Amino acid sequence: TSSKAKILVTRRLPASIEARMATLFETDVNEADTALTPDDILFGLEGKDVLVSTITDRIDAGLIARLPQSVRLIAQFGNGVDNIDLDAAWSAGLTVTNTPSVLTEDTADMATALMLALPRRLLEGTQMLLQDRAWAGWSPTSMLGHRLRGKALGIVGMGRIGTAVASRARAFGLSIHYYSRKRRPPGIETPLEATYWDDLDAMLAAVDIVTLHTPLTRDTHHILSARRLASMKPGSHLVNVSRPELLDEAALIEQLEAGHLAGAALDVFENHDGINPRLLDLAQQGRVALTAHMASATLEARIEMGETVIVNIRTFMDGHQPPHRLLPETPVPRGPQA
Ligand code: 8YV
Repeated sequence: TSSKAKILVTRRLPASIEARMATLFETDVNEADTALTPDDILFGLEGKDVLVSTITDRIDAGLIARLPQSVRLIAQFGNGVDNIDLDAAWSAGLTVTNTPSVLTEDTADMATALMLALPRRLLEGTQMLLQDRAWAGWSPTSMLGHRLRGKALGIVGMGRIGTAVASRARAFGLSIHYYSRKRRPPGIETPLEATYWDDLDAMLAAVDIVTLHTPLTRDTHHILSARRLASMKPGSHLVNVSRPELLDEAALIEQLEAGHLAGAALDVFENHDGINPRLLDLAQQGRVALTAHMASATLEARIEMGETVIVNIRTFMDGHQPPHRLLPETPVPRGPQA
């Protein structure tokens, strides 16, 4: 017998993190690296103290009600926690932690890359060269895209990631507009000269590119509704590296097909295991850029996320407040509805 914390890790993590966990804790990792079913999670949690979860684990009220008594901490490997019913977890006396900050810069880099991809036709360029594995060569009018400098960027959610996107966008000469729950004081954290809008509809009608950086909550579910997508500026672009449920995907596809929106760059989809074929068609036409939920997918970020999970577990098991404990008064998602 040992006093080491007993943990269940639902997905494979970087080797160095798994190795550290194995020395620090009594660690059980789901070697299959496909999402566990709720029953598998419950079975795996027998006698465990901690659940190390990821976005692919749906931890709803039903699962929380059936958790073994021994489980007292849910340590999410990730920033977003919309897969967890936080109210149910808190009511059950559980502590929930996440891994913010360490993935901010990489996620902002990806949003910025996607912002450039469509107007500058990055993916089309590759596709064209691959077509016949031959190229007719340069001409003054070939592959013309559109200039980013001077355009208006609208950021929905000016938290850590939104702020990091804003500072990159400034370097590209975009004017910065943002909508968030509250106006941020200008300063080091929020770039100066960012225009705050308290009316999302008005901002959407005014900007050339919209990028989403808000957590998924009951309030932000389909924050880009069919009506709002229809009221975006004609010819504008949308970037989403956050959560698919922030927008009405079917309505987005309609606006793209109708030509109202010029393009969209998406890192997340409503249906991961069966991406809407109309989106794939739009991608083939160069109207949509698709990446595979990769915005925070750097080895560095994943290792730092793992280290953050470890710190959260160790401080909790030592009887202290974990540094990234989510509390009811913090403005965080309220998780999957029952
Ligand atoms: C991860 C993410 O892919 O942190 C998030 O919110 O979307 C990504 O970093 C995932 O959440 C890991 O659980």
